[in-house]
Amino acid sequence: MAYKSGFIAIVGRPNAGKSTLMNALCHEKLAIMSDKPNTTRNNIAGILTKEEAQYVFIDTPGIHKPQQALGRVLNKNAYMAMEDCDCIGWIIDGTQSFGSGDTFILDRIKTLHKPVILIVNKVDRLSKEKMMEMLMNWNSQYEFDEIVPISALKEDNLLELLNVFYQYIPEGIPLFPSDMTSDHDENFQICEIVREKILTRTQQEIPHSVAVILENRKSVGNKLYLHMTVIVDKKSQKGILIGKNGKMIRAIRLDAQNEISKKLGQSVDLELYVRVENNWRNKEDKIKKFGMDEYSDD
Ligand SMILES: Nc1nc2c(ncn2[C@@H]2O[C@H](COP(=O)(O)OP(=O)(O)OP(=O)(O)O)[C@@H](O)[C@H]2O)c(=O)[nH]1
Ligand SMILES: [Mg+2]
Repeated sequence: MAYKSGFIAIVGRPNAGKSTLMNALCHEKLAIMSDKPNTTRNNIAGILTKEEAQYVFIDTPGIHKPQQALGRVLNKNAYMAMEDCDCIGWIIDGTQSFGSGDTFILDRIKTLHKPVILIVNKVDRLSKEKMMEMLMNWNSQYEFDEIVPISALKEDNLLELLNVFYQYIPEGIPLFPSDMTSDHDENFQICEIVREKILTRTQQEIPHSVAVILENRKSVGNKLYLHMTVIVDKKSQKGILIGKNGKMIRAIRLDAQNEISKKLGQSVDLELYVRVENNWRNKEDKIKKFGMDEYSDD
């Protein structure tokens, strides 16, 4: 069997399960996940080095109709990953029929002339009959190279999916060292964990309005001190995020501190400040500064 290596862009609408899938395939939490749409903002590589191949999955932001500059940047990140890859894994929420949001993605796909694997996710929520109906519904939309039903959450049929990807990536030597699992560093992951805890505990506009910055990290003895800022884009959101008597921000801080400390295998002291940057999601310089514009020119 020839050794293979290649890039597989995991794309789809918000909430389809892209990050859950990438993490499951890589056996590690490399990207945060939540039930809020547009959780992922950056293209995040998950590298799986196996005996037969090195698979480089690119988790991408969910493609959607943008309302603000941030939304346009997120879509751009996903589109760039589609252009740069060897194979596209288009993941859909199998409980939903083909809809207008999917035409955005299909139109892009049609211009690219690349292998496209349709990954029908969340089949744990479907009866056999419903699943057959969905597969027929989606099969009629495009000539997919393959259609693979999975459950990313239950890790169902993922080996089959990997075998399919193997067929569509080129022969070649590994592209990254075998011990490298992601292209983003620890500080990025720390910020993302804080954002995930905010997403989990907040509703409506808040999840979309936050950005997290690591201001300072410093080790004293065996303890790691992290000084971080949470940016919101309206004054009213600051109060909600802090909560009555600081209850909300304290809960977020503890959730994040626990997970970061587990991840690093080290005791962590996390300090969180909340700061308002009015309307930052419509300001390209801020979006760039906060690290979400993966393809800016400078
Ligand atoms: N029942 C079920 N839920 C799933 C499955 N895969 C993902 N989910 C859930 O779907 C929600 C979204 O998952 P994510 O992995 O964050 O989705 P995403 O496509 O990365 O979303 P964005 O980053 O916002 O574009 C989470 O609540 C997951 O637990 C699955 O196979 N079955
Ligand atoms: Mg995601």
